[in-house]
Amino acid sequence: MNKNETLRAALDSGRLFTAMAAHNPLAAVLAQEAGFDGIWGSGFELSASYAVPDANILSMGAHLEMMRAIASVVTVPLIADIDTGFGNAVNVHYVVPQYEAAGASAIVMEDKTFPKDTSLRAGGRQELVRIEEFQGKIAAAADARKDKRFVVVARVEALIAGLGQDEAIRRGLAYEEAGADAILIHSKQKTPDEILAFARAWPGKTPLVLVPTAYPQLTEADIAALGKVGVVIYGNHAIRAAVGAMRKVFAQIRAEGGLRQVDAALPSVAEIIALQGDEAMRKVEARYLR
Ligand code: SPV
Ligand code: MG
Repeated sequence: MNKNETLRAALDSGRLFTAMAAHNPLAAVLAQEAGFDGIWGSGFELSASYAVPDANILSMGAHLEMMRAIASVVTVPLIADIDTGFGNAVNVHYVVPQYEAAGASAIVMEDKTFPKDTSLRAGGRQELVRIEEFQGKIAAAADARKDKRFVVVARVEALIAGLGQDEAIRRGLAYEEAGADAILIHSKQKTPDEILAFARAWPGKTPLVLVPTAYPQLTEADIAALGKVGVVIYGNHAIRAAVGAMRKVFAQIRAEGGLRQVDAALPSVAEIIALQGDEAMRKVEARYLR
């Protein structure tokens, strides 16, 4: 099965597909190694790795090139976060084939205005586009893909914007009607209640996608038991793990004035060389260097 078929088959099977965020190819390789079913090509993580806000400060090109680099080093499907689609439905029509050509197996597009503000920040600007406008963007994404197995996920930000359950359900159903293969419903409430209420009330046929960053109490077993969720995305745990690990090691080296204590606790240089794909390069070397 190719990557698109793998993701489609998982969605059709009803089994929960797990995707871990990555901000670079190395993080994606580590996520695959850990056993996640796929990679989340997170805009938040990539923005953080450039130390800029997740508010369309980075160009589409920067994100697209990172997706290409990630897709080229993993065998699991990549779900690309295309924010609001970098413009209107016309832009989306041009953007989606580029993500497909870069090796993504899915895009997630959110129904906010461009430029967006990040969803989980307290007090962020959360303005939504008209339902009809976003239906046009979803239809453009679905029609523009070359492989019909490429997955188009519509992301509903009504709960993030504080517009309530009825508006969230209305939008989810409208996007399903426009051709979305799955509906990502996002919440920044610190308990899962809001998401559980949405999932239980969801009358649509398409599977849901959850991002349980704000409500980490909800486990994969809880999510699977809802029977309506196809994908769980761990939205920012690669960058947070990296930040925590770097801070700790940097502080230790400063405090101890050197590497003597810290070195043994770190992955070896040989491990990093292996992660760089050294084995494959040595085979090429042996065959062609004369
Ligand atoms: C991302 O990871 O870029 C997301 C998820 O879109 S969130 O940051 O929770 O909005
Ligand atoms: Mg994002």
